[in-house]
Amino acid sequence: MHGSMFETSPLLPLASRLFEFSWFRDSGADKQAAQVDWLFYAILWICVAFFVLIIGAMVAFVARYYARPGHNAEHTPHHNNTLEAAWSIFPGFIVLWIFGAGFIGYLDLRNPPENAYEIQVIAKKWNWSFVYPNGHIDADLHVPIDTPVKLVMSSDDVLHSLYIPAFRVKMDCVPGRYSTLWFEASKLAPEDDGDDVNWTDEGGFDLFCTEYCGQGHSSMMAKVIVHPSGTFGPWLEKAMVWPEDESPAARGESLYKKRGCSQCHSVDGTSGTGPSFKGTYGTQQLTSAGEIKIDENYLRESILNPMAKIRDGYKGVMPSYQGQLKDNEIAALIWFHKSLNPENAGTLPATWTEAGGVPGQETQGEATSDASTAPVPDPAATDAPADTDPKA
Ligand code: HEC
Ligand SMILES: [Cu+2]
Repeated sequence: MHGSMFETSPLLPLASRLFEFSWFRDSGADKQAAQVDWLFYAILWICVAFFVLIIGAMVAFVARYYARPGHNAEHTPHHNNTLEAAWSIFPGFIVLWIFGAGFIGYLDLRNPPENAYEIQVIAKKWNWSFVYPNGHIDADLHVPIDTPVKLVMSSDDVLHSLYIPAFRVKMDCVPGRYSTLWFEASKLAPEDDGDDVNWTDEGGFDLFCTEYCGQGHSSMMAKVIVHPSGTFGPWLEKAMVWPEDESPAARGESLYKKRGCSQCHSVDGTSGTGPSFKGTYGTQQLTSAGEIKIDENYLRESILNPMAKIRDGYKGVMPSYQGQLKDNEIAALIWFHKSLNPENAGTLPATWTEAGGVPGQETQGEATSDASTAPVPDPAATDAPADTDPKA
């Protein structure tokens, strides 16, 4: 189906030896990346060959025929049918081949295989949300290795564009419509590429927004984490179920960093695009709706409907997290906010159990069986059903 032309080309064994080296990083991280690189190098070397041929001939003719004393200009032929036909037809075939190879590669990139595992992507100023079939939402893109993955993408505000350089794929995210993209990771990501482009230090391939979308565009990044065979399903189930013995405030802090709140809210008292979270829990503040007390209700409302009450001195630019943060995540963020007021120190629950359990998570066993109703891709089973149609 996909990659057909490249796999069947008799030139491939020879060509791949010629093009074995690569100037690009992460070469071969994805099935199509190898094809894209191969065609890129083929076109590059065709250009190099013609460059040498044309410039070489020009230099040779200049050296041989330049005007100098004692040399008369020679008579030049006007016409040579054979030569003209040859230099038109032969390059014509090369150009047609480039078109054909590019077109087939394009069709491969545009047509995800039927059995692709589907992940929804929501782009928003200025972060990414990846929504898995079981409802888990992550700020990074986790995918199983050797499995075709289809991203169904949309935007909550302006035009964004999802770009994974290692996979050589890129597609716009458009408000009000779905666009798709697919890839099949064939390599685990490097541990931590050390380039500091992201706030996660987990390692993984870089994922960028590549359509200028405003002030925070350059920080609209995530990581692509490729899970080795057989570990993606367990990871996904675990991601859904929070351990009852973890600290709610610590979970909130990690969400604060991962879901992009840190871009606008500091925790050290300095005000950024938004007010600092430090020490304001329980205080009275002025907003567009008059004086309010910062409590759970206000925090929850501020996250889900930021325009309801706008703090004096700030602009209403915070995006709504409605549908993108679940109840347990909002609760964790509120615990984190609370923990930033020293007055609350010592009174906070150390674990979810002490806090009365993870909101929306009855018992761990039950939540696990819930989570496993969504199909988890298994690279071995090629006929896994592709479910969840977001357009339905
Ligand atoms: C693009 C910048 C931006 C991002 C990202 C952002 N906020 Fe905000 N936030 C603001 C601004 C500006 C305000 C003040 C205006 C208002 O109240 O809407 C604000 C207000 C708030 C308030 C009210 C705080 C107060 O002291 O009045 C809370 C709570 C809040 N944000 C939580 C969050 C959380 C949680 C996240 C991450 C999930 C987040 N914000 C992400 C810009 C942002
Ligand atoms: Cu963007």
